[in-house]
Amino acid sequence: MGIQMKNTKKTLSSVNIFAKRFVSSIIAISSFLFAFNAYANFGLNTSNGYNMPRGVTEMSHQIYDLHMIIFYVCVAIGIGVFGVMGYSMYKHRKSKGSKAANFHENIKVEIIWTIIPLIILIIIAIPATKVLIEREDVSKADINIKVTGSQWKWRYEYMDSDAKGISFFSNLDKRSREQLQTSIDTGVSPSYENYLVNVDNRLIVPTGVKIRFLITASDVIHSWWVPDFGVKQDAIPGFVNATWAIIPPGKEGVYRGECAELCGKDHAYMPVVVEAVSQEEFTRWVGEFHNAKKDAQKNANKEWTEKDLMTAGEQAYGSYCAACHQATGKGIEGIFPSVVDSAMVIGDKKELAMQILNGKGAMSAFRDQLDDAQIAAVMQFLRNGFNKVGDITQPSEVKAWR
Ligand SMILES: [Cu+2]
Repeated sequence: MGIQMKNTKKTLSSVNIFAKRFVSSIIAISSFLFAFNAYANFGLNTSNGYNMPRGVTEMSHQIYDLHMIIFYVCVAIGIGVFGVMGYSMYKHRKSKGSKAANFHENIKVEIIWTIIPLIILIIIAIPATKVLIEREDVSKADINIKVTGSQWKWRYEYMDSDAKGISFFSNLDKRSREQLQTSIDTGVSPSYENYLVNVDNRLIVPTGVKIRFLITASDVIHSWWVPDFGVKQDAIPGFVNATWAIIPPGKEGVYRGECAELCGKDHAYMPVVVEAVSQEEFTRWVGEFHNAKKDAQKNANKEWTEKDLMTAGEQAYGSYCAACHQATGKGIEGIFPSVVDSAMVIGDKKELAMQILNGKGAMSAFRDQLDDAQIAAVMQFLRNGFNKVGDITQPSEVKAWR
């Protein structure tokens, strides 16, 4: 009996030591994580991989701060609840001879545990509502940009003053597309730094003004997401959703995002790239864009050489067609038809042009996306690169068919 007593005592004291060590290591690990988190996040605009990014706009900072306040409230509640639980279990453990109390329906306790969470919720709701109302206030915008999601690219249209009439599509860049194909063919991992996060045409926006983004879609639901702006808005066919951002002067740079709504086969391949530039730089870009458009119109009227058409056609095919018809031109059996030996491709020129202009079935219309020269070039590449028709298609012909 004496020996048994001694053993029990020994076991108890080792449990005690274990519990103390356990609790202190939990506290040590948590404080390290908090310190690390605080160190990694404050004053930085990028994500450390453990938390959401703080972003560059005033709004994204507010969202981040709100997120942190609520995170710490949750931590405090967690420590409180689990602390009381752990303490009670340890203090009133069975081995110490504690007997479980048998009571229920304590009005006082029930009122307390209803009132306290209610107060906490109200305290949280005040800053959350404030941020939410500000987030939704799309009034008094300086410039408007319409963003249309479609499988699997973005279209940007500028709606105001000098920039009015500027519109272009933004596709996954050619290099990513090529590396994707190589990695599928050979199993070699892509080494390109901006693999799958680069586009051919970036959205250019000025800093220091309120930009209203009018967001919609032309086929299925997409979502335009730029974490650094605190912007994530569903793009829904038939609806125009609005959101906004003010990028502070001095924060010029490249900001990246993704389509954040599962939208089909190439959902992962429709990145968003926004380049914020100063006001002067923006004005210069607008002028350049209009000039380039005039040049493109001139190009459509001139007579092209076969070689120039093929070169331009190969490039346009890589950017606009390869996502579905593949770099090989063979398509994907049962989904995307092959353009090699295709009756459609080698048949009547006008019919092929009409299909590219207007789309058909799953294929979208390229009327707004490609100019006459690009369509003629793609046709040249389809008919004489992948196939051997032996003819030439001039931009002026496409112009007449439009
Ligand atoms: Cu999408």
